[in-house]
Amino acid sequence: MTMTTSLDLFGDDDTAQSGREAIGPQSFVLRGFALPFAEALLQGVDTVAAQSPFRRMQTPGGYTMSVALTNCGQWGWTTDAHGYRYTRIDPLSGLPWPDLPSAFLELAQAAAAGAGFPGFAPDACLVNQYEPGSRLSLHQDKNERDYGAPIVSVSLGMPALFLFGGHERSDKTVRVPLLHGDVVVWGGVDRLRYHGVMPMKDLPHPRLGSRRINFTLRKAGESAGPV
Ligand code: MD3
Ligand code: FE
Repeated sequence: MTMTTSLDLFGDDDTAQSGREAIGPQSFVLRGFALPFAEALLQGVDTVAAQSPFRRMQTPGGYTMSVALTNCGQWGWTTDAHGYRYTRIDPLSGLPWPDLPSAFLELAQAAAAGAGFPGFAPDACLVNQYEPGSRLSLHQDKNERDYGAPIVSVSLGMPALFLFGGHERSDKTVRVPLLHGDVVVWGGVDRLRYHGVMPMKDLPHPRLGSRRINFTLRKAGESAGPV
């Protein structure tokens, strides 16, 4: 805790000034930041899923993920019996991943800049679809080549309890509710923190029903030049 003064009514974070909630030194929740763009974003999700459908992938350990996923942008994250990696081609369609919808890019750049990461140039976007019971166990996002870039996450539909840990799997976690329209930006010293999503309760959303969509914009490829 920092010193409390008579004006420090909101504790350590800067929520009162900026509308962003700090969950780590370089991690911020921007509550409702995506709300004005929700319809355009959901339209983008539908366009992406029409070309590269949501599918449940196999982990190298032989499990089937409870979360269904797809991708858009230059690079897409995949997992199968051989491991986790980014590819340019969707293994299901045999075609390049769909284009990144412009609404995704514009929102991500605005959110990143607002959280102290100007000039964010994502080249990958992982789109997750959760149903009641879906969960994401504690993991680090470390398949990207460039840890210097932040990640921007957008939540739509059913509420989730996000688990935010430390740099060791065994570190204590805090639970952060993520609601329809919330955006999370994290980078810098928080880029490799463990995180996950608690098993989803069935709390249907008026627009999306018993479904949660989360998409994360990342810089997965090289900073410059052909790969
Ligand atoms: C990571 N997705 O796709 S994103 C993933 O809600 C993933 O679908 C989750 O983890 C989801 O890899 C969570 C939100 C998030 C927020 C803060 C973080 C991930 C974070 C802080 C540090 C590291
Ligand atoms: Fe992750």
